[in-house]
Amino acid sequence: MKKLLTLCIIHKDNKVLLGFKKRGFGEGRWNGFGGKVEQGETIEDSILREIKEEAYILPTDLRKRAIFEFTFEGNPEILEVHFFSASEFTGEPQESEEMRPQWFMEDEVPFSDMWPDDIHWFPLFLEGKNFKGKFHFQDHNTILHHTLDILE
Ligand code: 8OG
Repeated sequence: MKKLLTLCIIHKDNKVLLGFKKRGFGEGRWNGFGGKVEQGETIEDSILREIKEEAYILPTDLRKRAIFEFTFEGNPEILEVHFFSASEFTGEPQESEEMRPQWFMEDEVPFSDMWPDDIHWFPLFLEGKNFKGKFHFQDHNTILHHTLDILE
């Protein structure tokens, strides 16, 4: 059983734009913008819709960067998250019901308040690499095992 999701981080001038998740899955953590791909929607339509809903901006140079598979012990569901980056966008990031956007310097990313896999792949993301990652969690705070591969 697979569930398709999207995620996008804006990366510009040594800074990243993250949002503080105010509710739902990952509540209380900083993350990129994104969510579930809805029926009848393409992955790219979905990410554009989610960023608009969550931060009121429209990325104009969206780039596919990674595919993640997240699984949780005792749950057969695979979360397949399509991860994108962008550096250009129109509009001004604004707080929504779901997210509070904030810019962070690349070396001040708040990993202790993020999903625990992020610290593993963020360096690849910041270096401009494309990659693929699988993370198997015990619970929301603990990774049991993972793989991370750079795609050429
Ligand atoms: O629609 P909802 O907000 O529930 O979607 C969840 C978002 O969280 C979606 O953008 C995908 C993202 N996400 C996970 N797991 C992880 C994770 O382990 N790390 C990061 N950085 N994002 C994740 O679902």
